[in-house]
Amino acid sequence: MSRLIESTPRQDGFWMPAEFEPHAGTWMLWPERPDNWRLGGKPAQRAFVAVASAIARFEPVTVGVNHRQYDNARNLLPPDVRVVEISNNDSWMRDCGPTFVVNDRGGVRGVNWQFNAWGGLTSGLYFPWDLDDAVPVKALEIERLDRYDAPLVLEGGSIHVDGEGTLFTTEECLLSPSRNPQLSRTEIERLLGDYLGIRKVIWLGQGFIDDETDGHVDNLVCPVRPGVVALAWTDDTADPQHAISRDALERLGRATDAKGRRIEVVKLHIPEPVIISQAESDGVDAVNGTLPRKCGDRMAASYVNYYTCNGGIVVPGFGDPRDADAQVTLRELYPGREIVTVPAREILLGGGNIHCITQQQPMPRKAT
Ligand code: KQY
Repeated sequence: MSRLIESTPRQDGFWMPAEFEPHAGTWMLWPERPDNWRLGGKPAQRAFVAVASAIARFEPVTVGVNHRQYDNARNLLPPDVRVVEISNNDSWMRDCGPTFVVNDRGGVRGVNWQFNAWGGLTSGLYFPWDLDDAVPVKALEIERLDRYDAPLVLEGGSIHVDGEGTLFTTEECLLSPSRNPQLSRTEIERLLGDYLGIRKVIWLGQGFIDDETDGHVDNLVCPVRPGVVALAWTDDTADPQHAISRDALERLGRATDAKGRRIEVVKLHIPEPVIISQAESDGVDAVNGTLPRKCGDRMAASYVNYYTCNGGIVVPGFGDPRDADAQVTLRELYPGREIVTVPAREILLGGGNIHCITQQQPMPRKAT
């Protein structure tokens, strides 16, 4: 069974390892809601299958699925992907799933954050979100891993860590009034330290333009290895993303990490703006209280929303000439890993990308 632990990971010697460290596997959820995914989720389901299949070449993948979609998911996903029934409101495992922490004696536990659908009743993206909020408890029960309940509203996509004490986030998201209005910046930093073993928070300003998550960091910056990050970038000074990326570049240039290192920044140039078409908009059911998908709206298309797995990088493709540039840059950044591009427009249409639909479960550290 999975026990609830009343202390904190920091008190018990646990911390969040970086995504680029070895994984025991990857968790995902299955898309189906017709007010977020066009055409009843069918095109998105194919895209999720492509992502799960790409990751499964490198490590075990588990997909949680609502009971009514179980047979369909089992049928569409490859046999080496484990399919388990986990009720959910939508399919963003990065955001509603547990954050796994490790210690140096082979222990792995989960942190269960509070989830309010990216902003609760004031600016959240749907209601209700109770099933999403219960996903960590169920995933940890399946893995027989103990858990900590963190007193903080937080989505996994709003943080990135280097595994050596540094956390990257954005003020836009973590200080947003619809997450933890009762907490100051300092109190949030203390909770991140207590639950993730963090010693230094690097605050970026705004997240990616038109990102409906209030600017998750995982669309803007990704740690490649300690002391090196990839940054979503555009040379086009007329694009509002330019000022956001420039501000992030300047903040990173001024920062040092938890180990006192300067941070090297590698730019990943974004594609041309990706715009919702009339047909795509028409394919999504209109439901009050759910974010509409309007024709002409720009989507938050960024290559930085890639997923790092054992031996591989799974990167979104947008059918843009920049897809090939991103491949080249990532190949240079990750010499030991295969770069796999997966067409991701259908995931982007739902409001996120490959990183947002995945969650790594780290390999236990060998006891020292
Ligand atoms: O992390 C993400 N980008 C998820 C966004 C959720 C969108 C729900 N429509």
